[in-house]
Amino acid sequence: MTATHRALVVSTGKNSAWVSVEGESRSRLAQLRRMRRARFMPVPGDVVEVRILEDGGAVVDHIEPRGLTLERRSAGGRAKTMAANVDLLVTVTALANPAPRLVTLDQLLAFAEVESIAVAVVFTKPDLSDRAAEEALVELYAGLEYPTLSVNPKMGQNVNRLRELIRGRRALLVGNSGVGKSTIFRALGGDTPVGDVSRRGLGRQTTTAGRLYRIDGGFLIDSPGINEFGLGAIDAGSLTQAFREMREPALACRFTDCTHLQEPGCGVQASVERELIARSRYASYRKMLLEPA
Ligand SMILES: Nc1nc2c(ncn2[C@@H]2O[C@H](COP(=O)(O)OP(=O)(O)OP(=O)(O)O)[C@@H](O)[C@H]2O)c(=O)[nH]1
Ligand SMILES: [Mg+2]
Ligand SMILES: [Zn+2]
Repeated sequence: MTATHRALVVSTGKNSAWVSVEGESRSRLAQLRRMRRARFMPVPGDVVEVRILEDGGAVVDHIEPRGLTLERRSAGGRAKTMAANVDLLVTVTALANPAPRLVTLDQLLAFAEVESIAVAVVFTKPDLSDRAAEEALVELYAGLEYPTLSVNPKMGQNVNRLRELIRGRRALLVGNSGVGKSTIFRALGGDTPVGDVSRRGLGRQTTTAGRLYRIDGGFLIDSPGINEFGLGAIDAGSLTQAFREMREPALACRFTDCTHLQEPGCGVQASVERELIARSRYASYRKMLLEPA
């Protein structure tokens, strides 16, 4: 006798996956069913069917169709799916150490706009940054009406507000390496192995594989750091829509197909000049249009 259960994928290895079976408190290690035609590669967030064998072993038989997936580009340029069925992106950006990379943040926000998925902006390491710089960034993104929090898990700062924000959602922590994603994951109760020592030789632990934690009726996934988050080639019109604060100024452009790069009579460039659109956001827009990643 074997029984089939629905489960959530917690993390994956080469031929196996840790899965969290509905109603069970501890996750189980399950083998992946061997497939003649490859492409049976579950990722954290996948809903799978698991067969529990008489001897206590478990086999992942089937992956349910996925909702939104997120892909990261590996060093070799290959796309790798990092999470499935996510409905909230929690972008994580350090205020210092490493210095904020706003292009990555803006890429993630634009991705969320294009995919119509909810997104939150989390800044970390406020203790290492000066207050004015922190306030300017929080003000910028909160002003765009993104839920924005400065979080310091060591001091317990805003950890509960973050927990509230992700309640009942299927959330993914995403951002550059070393910004504090795993620290947040642990502060919210997730259990992540202290990762491999970073190859960059700084002696710090870097996450090499995604990991899921069931929380408050949803889940939270910790992911390896990304470098850049490309949307791929995108036309100026669609990209403009993905930058909230550019939508209205763009209506004033002289040309309906304005790219806002150098055209005369451009409402977006005028708004940048008048500091109604932040220079950093406009720079991200230009980079995404001119150098699609
Ligand atoms: N001072 C300070 N240090 C922090 C804070 N949050 C995280 N750190 C430290 O930053 C370093 C990196 O944190 P991690 O949580 O491993 O970062 P990560 O985003 O998971 O990194 P990757 O797994 O490489 O993507 C660790 O040494 C943390 O202790 C913070 O709010 N303040
Ligand atoms: Mg990590
Ligand atoms: Zn324009």
